[in-house]
Amino acid sequence: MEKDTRLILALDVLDSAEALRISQVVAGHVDAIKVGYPLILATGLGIITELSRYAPIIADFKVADIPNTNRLICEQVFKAGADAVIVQGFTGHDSLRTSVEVARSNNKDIFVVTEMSHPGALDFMQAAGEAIAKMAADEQASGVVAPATRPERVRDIRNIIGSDLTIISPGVGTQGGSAADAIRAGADWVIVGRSIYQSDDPAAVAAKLVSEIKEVI
Ligand code: BMP
Repeated sequence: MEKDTRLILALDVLDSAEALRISQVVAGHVDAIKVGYPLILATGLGIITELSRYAPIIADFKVADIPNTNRLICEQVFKAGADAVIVQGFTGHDSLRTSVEVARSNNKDIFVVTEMSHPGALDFMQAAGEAIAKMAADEQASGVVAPATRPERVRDIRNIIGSDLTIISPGVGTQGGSAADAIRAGADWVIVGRSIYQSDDPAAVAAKLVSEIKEVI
């Protein structure tokens, strides 16, 4: 994934024609497109292949299973053309290790969720977030997912993982986080969905976010 615009589009629309239209107009402003259950359940796994002509695809399945099932899932998703898969970290080191092995043998990436961006993440996830970040570094994942809604946590997680792993950070815009704050705190990319794809002019919103990011790097 090229570190150029530092913006990732979260494409949680449910219609393939809309997904393709938005991807086409936003492609020049993003380094990757993140797709997950909403779009893939609505349209099929083949949407990954279709969208991969616009940008690298991050498949956000938040995979959270035993090692063998994680392996089977990651193999299918990479086979469909994804460049990266997002997995949960709370399932522990063996599940993560297996996912990283599959990614490495396909020359692809794994991103590990640490602490999520929504308020409920404080109930259980925050307590485990730092240990998960350390595990992601130990297991040599490509990077982690950390909350733009809490830039101070992005900073904590950056301090734990050092500079070898990347941070992709959702929660900008609709969830209240700021792209500039997340990047300043140590995120490599911000992930933005609704603020872009629900807008009347997705390309303009994406371009504005990229210029906000460029001001702080
Ligand atoms: P939006 O910008 O519309 O809030 O979308 C954020 C995207 O990032 C969604 O796809 C959501 O599932 C994902 N996400 C998140 O918001 N917080 C996390 O902690 C992890 C995520 O994957």
